[in-house]
Amino acid sequence: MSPGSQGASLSFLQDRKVLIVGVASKRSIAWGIAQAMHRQGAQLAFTYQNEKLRPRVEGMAAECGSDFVLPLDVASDDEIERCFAAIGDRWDGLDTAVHSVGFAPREQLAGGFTDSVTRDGFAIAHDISAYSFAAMAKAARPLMQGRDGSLLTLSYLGAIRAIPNYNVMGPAKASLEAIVRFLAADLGPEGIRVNAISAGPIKTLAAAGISGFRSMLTHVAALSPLRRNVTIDQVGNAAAFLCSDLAAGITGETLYVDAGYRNVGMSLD
Ligand code: NAD
Ligand code: 0WE
Repeated sequence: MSPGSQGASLSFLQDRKVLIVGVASKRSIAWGIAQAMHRQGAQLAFTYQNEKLRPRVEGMAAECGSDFVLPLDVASDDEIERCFAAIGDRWDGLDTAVHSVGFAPREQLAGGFTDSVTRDGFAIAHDISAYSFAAMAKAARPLMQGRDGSLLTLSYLGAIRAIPNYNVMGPAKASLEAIVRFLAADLGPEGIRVNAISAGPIKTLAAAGISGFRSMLTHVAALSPLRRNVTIDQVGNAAAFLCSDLAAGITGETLYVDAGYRNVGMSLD
């Protein structure tokens, strides 16, 4: 392979062992991340939330040359333990874990914040969308000893701005971004980096049925500096970078992959 060509030596995740949590469809952000990491030479393991999703995730794993597919509902400590034990059995360790999971009961995501928020809705949103990242870090930690590991999660602008209908997911994402900083401080001495990507709105299953989602896409395309929305490939490439040695100096960070939308306070035609 001549220098400058697309040789394996230039793939910046060559042979890195990566766990991808959060693939549900070909539109999933996790799928954009998996494909980008596969292009950079990573070896991938995938999880599926429930048996209904299993065949689909197995087929998509195969497209990335992987037959390593495990069940994982992040609400269960037992399943988290079993999942990481299975990784330790098959691999000599783990370089990267990607957490691309978010959930609140549907009725939390409509109407005003004050009326919609409930104790149960708050607890579920924070458990599945924020605590589960800390739980994954606990389980991944022993597998990442001595190998410059990295952890990545997905956030949204609702963590730092009040966005209509995002409601209790906003506080949950704020908690998630704080967890990123605390994990980074705690695991940094072991060489483990921890970051988030705050993605612009993308039409995925998690966006399906959210009232007004289409007008949000139109709004961002009209007002963002790049005058467009972002794609799962763009998020995937940023994720591959953040989890590679190219980002060796970056930890505790939330990187915005949002066509610049976060940075504008006003936008005129
Ligand atoms: P998606 O529906 O494709 O992915 C969400 C995933 O979460 C699914 O794979 C689902 O199986 C998984 N999940 C939910 N509850 C789970 C549980 N208990 N255990 C295990 N897995 C569970 O949607 P997406 O948009 O790709 O969402 C991925 C991440 O990206 C989420 O954290 C979301 O908040 C974030 N995000 C999405 C957007 C967007 O506009 N789509 C923007 C910014 C951030
Ligand atoms: O984080 C998200 C999606 C979060 C989400 C979506 C659902 C739909 C199905 C969490 N829980 C559920 N529960 C369900 O039952 N995004 C960043 C995408 C999203 O969702 C919104 C958005 C954006 C952007 C909801 C309202 C307003 C904006």
